[in-house]
Amino acid sequence: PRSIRLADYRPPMFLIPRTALHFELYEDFTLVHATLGLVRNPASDERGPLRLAGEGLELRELLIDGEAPVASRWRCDAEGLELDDPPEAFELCTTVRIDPRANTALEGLYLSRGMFCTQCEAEGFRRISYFLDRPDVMSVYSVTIDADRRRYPVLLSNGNRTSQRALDDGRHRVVWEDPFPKPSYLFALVAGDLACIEDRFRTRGGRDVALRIYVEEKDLAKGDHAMASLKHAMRWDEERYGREYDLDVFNIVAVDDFNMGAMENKGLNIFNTSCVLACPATTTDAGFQRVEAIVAHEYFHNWSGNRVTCRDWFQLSLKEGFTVFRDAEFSADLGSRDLKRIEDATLLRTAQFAEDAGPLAHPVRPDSYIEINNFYTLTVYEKGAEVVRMLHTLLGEEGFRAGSDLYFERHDGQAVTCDDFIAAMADANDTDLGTFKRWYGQAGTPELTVEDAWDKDSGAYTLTVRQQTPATPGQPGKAPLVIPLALGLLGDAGNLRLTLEGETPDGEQADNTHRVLVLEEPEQSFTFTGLPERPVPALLRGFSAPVRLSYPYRREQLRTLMTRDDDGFVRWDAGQQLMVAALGDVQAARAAGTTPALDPLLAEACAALLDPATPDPAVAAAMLALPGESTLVELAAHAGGADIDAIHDAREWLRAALGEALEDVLVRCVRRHPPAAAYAPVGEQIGPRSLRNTCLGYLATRGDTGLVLARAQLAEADNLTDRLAALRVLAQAGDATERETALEGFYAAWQHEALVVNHWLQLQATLDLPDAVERVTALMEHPAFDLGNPNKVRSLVGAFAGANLVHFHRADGAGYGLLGGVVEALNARNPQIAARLLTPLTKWRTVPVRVEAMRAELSRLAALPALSPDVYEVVSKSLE
Ligand code: BAL
Ligand code: ZN
Repeated sequence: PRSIRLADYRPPMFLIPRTALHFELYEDFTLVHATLGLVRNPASDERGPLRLAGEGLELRELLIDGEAPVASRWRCDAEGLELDDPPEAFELCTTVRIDPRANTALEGLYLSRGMFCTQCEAEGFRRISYFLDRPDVMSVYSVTIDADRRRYPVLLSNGNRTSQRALDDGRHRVVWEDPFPKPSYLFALVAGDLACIEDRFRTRGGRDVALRIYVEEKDLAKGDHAMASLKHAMRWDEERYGREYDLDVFNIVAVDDFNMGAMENKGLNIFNTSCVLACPATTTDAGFQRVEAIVAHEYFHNWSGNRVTCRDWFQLSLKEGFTVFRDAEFSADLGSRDLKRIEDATLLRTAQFAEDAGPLAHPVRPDSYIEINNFYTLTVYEKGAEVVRMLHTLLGEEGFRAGSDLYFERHDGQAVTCDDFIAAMADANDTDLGTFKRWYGQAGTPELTVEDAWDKDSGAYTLTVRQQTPATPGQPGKAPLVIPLALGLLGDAGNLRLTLEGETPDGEQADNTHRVLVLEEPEQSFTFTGLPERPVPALLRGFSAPVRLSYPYRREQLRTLMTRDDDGFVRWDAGQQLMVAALGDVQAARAAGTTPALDPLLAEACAALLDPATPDPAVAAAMLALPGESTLVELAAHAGGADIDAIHDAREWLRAALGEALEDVLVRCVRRHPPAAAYAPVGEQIGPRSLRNTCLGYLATRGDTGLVLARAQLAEADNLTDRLAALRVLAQAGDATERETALEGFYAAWQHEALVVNHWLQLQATLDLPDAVERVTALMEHPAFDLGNPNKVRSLVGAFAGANLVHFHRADGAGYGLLGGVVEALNARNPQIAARLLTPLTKWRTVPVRVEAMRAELSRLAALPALSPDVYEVVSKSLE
């Protein structure tokens, strides 16, 4: 497989202003008739044959301006269709036969549970028809769909439905027209026997929009939350960004077999059932929040992605980074800003930092790829969103909004680049963002080292900040970045006023207790003057940049920040650092052969969080949660290499020690937060529920105390959040009989709800049991498991490899063999999922004692015949 490089980008030779598609859908095959109006692109000086992409298509007819071309003037191969000397403007008609039933890769047109649906991003459209399948070719589509009326009463595509009529032989025809030019990756089609819930939304400009969510009849009751979320998102985008919806209908369809979470096709979003269906019995609190966020994310793409799209796939973060930032702000506005920031920072620091430090590290705007599907990454999405957030921090809400208004105004209907986005932000604010743009081209997580100095006599406090970004594959040297470092200084009486050297204390900034320092040099010093005492620095407030920051905090200082800083992220982060320090104590004691002791400062801090006076139970729960094993492994890897067994042992020791030390307070806290009379996924309930279940997790280490509470909770719960929390305790801390009885009982009760079964698989995949590998292997034979369904694969195999670290890294290599076997089985069947599953195996450098075994499994995969480009790219790059 060959690499595609950004440096090789050339504008398309031809444009396709109009596309007419006619689908004849049958059970065992589909005919696609395409009529494309092509014109030479004035922006291209390229000459020679015209290549249209096409894969897995059986060409039945080819006409150029109504005539069959001479055989020697065109040719077809496995990747497309080539036409010699095309006219300057012409009509190309093709008819192809495709087999959606045999499409297990779930790209292009495929069948899922008897329903036809599509996934075209990034390059799925070429599996439907010959086309210039690249995002800078934008076309106005007219789509005609013919299908059996009884089996497929609902026929959907993008835009507005313009006609519908019966045909002979029990078939019917529906025509959809989308007036907005769009790239082929936004094309969508659905045909099935679906029910829908309906609502309406009136836009600020007065457009009356019909909203429909299509689901299987059995799931009709599970669409309300997504509908409410959609309406919230539509209103929010009007208020915060001035963006209105632009068609008369907005349709969402739920599909069970789906590679992604959801897809923003113009006017016809297609969703993985796991990201749209929600009800208390089948969805956790986190699930409800996820549905809300993803519905909003896909809706927001209507402007940041669809009206203004990407010129090429290297610019993917143009739409994804911006849209993730938009959905994060939406979630923060509707829920808890602090919690949302804590969740996002955790994801960044755990998984994105690991990606940025690993063999597959790449910039937010990559320079090259073999398979674009491998670049739907945390770096492009989450780090990309952080880059947009930093712009927001630097420009302020008003300046950022002016920039986004200019961006949408300038580029509506265009396919553009990250540079265009930055140019709009810079122009609207009359500023230069040239250096800031390095964030798009430079991979790796910047490291900030902070030192301070205190001059008691003058009351001057100096912070010296050094920045450095480590080398990443292909990028040995790095330039300094523009980094907004938000901070405050805490004194005995609270936040201190901040006056930087050279400023007048009674000037504009005099009353300011919060600052954003802008770093742009390898080393910079900032002196604050007129301070009454030596402060504790509250650094990186709001996680103001995606960086690692180190400052030698003493534990008492962390405790001060934990209780007293204004910023939720800093309070939480200080608690996490205190826990990391306590875990270090345990590991050190173990290594020295001594008995670990619980840090009394930490015990006291945790007890305070459990106090009835603690105002926000949701934040208390987040602060009480121990850093995850993946986070700890990432930290240890950064410090030289992780000993996964030691990390696991220390974490379990600390959990048990806190459980023992705080048992009474934990039990009282559980009793103080009984289940609500009737479940609702609202903040007032989610916080207390989360705190109660966090306590239960600690009490699981206390034998019967935890088991008795968990048994009662499992028996009485009216919602999945509480059921799963209790089931986890029984399955992990109960004896074998209790475990199997609870797991079997749960399955018997919920086996008909696919999304609940996914949780059941995931829970078992992440149990810390000696036979964890064997359990997962056995579950792959269970009737509930299906290798063809990405959700099942992710729930069982993905969760095992990604979240059950001690067992995935079992010394005999059985965990690696398990994962490798599944990747091998999926390589031909669904390469996109196969490649994505591999991620945990690519991190061999982080686990020094397992390097050989992990590399051996990767090498075995590398030697397999007929490796898909997806798997080849991940395997070969991670072995380099
Ligand atoms: N564009 C792929 C799915 C998403 O990020 O919205
Ligand atoms: Zn997206």
